Amino acid sequence: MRVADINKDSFTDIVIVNQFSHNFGSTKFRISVILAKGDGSFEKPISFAEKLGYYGSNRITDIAFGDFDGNGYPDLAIAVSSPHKVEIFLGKGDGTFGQGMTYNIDNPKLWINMKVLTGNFDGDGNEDVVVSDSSGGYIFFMEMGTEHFPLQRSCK
Ligand SMILES: [Ca+2]
Ligand SMILES: [Ca+2]
Ligand SMILES: [Ca+2]
Repeated sequence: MRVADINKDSFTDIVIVNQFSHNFGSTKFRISVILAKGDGSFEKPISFAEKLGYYGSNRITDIAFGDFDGNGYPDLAIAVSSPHKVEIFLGKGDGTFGQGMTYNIDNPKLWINMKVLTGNFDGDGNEDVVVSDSSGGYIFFMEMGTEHFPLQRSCK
């Protein structure tokens, strides 16, 4: 669960990402957005689900917000392990997100409990994504431009 002002109405909203089993051994993840009305109450959750992978393999380990396309609305980065990847969902501004974009991370040294954080680390104005794990050491720096996604670099 994370909070952000998804529709930029100045009220903080809630986003919940969870994972569930689907038939034939596959798993899906569901993203639910709960928009704040501003009086302490909330709208009905807006939910959508996407296929994640096969049961026992893909696992959501962390989520973070960043504005990757620079349109002012928060976007969602979801870290998934085994095989490692980051799923990016661009916020449309009305509480919903576009279709997920998958970026595979090809690094055998990146292990379980992946964490994802966002920030503009190189000062170019575009939000970047950093992925790390609990074993320490290896970090992936993924540069997110407004059109050019992403450049993967690893550093110690
Ligand atoms: Ca809001
Ligand atoms: Ca955005
Ligand atoms: Ca940047």
